Amino acid sequence: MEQSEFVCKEIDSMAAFAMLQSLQDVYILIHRSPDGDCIGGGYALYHLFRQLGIRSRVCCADPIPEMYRDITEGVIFEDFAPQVYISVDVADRKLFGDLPDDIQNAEILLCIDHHISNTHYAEHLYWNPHSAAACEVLFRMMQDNHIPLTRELALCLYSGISTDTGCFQFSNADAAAFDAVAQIKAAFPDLPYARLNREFFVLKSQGRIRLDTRLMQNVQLSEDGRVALIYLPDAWMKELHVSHDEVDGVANLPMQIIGVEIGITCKQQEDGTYRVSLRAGDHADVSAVAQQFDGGGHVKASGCTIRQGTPEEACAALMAAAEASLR
Ligand SMILES: [Mn+2]
Repeated sequence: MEQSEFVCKEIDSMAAFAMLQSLQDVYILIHRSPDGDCIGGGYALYHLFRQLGIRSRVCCADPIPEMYRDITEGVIFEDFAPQVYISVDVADRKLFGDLPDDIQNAEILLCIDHHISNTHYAEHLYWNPHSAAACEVLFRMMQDNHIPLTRELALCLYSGISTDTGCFQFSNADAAAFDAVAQIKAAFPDLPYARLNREFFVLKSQGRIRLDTRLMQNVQLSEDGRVALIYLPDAWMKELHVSHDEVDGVANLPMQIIGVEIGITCKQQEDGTYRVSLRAGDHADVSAVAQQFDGGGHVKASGCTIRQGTPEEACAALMAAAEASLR
C-alpha cells in the first residue's frame, strides 16, 4: 500500500464539525463484521450530512446484520463518486476488511473514534479514548456544536452506546455514557428502547441457541477456571445454518461462567484463519494479550486474527498467552 507523508493531527469537536461541514460527496467507512456502534455512528453521520445538504453513504465490507434494521430502514444511498473518505469506530485501517482497492487504499481525511489502540492512520483524528462508544464521541461533537438531536440521530446514537456497553453492563458504561443516553431518552422518550435492547441482546435464532449450547459443552477451562476458551469450527456454523453475523456477541459467552477472568472465543474462518475475541473480567487486561497476536482493542474487550496453524495450535497459543497475563 502506498503511504503518503503525513502526521495524523488530533482535532477537537469544533474543528471536527467545521471539517465535516466543508465536505462534499463523502464515503463513510466503518469496520468489517459491523457492530451497533460503527453502524449507528456511520448512519448518524449520514443523517447529519443530510441535514447539512451533503451527499454521503456508509461503506462496509460486510452486510449489515438484520438486527440493526431499525437503523438502516428507509435509508437509500445514492450512487456517486466519492470526493473524500472519513471513518468512524475503526481503530486501524486493516479493520476496513475486504473493500474494493480504490476505497481500501484511499487516504482517510478524518477518523472519529474511541479506541485507545487507534493507529492514527487518518490525516485527522477526532477521538476520546475514554468514551464508551464512537457514538458517544459523536453525541459530544453534536452537543458542542449545538446540533439539534433528531429522531434518526437519537436512534443511531442510542444503538451504538447501548451495544458497545453490552446494554450498560460493561465497565465502560460510565457517567458520561449514562448522561448521553439520559439526554437521548429525555429528548425522544417514545423510541422503542426496550424492543431494541431485546433485539440486540436477547433474541437468537434456533440455530444460534443450538450452537451456544454446543460451544458451552466444549468450553476449555484453565487456571482454576479463571480462563475460559471456546473454539468455534466453521463446520458447526454450516451444519446449524448460522451465519457469521449471527454469531456477533458470542464472545460474551465464556464470561457467563462464574470465576472467569479472561474469556477467549476463537472462530475459524472459511479461509482457515482464526478470528479471536477476548473479554476481561474485573482484573484482567486483554488488550495486552491481543497485542501479542498483532491485534488490539480495549482493556476489557479486544480482538486479533491468527493466520496459521491447526485449531489446536491456535487455541494452545491463546490459552498460554492468557494464562501468562494472569500470573
Ligand atoms: Mn465502538
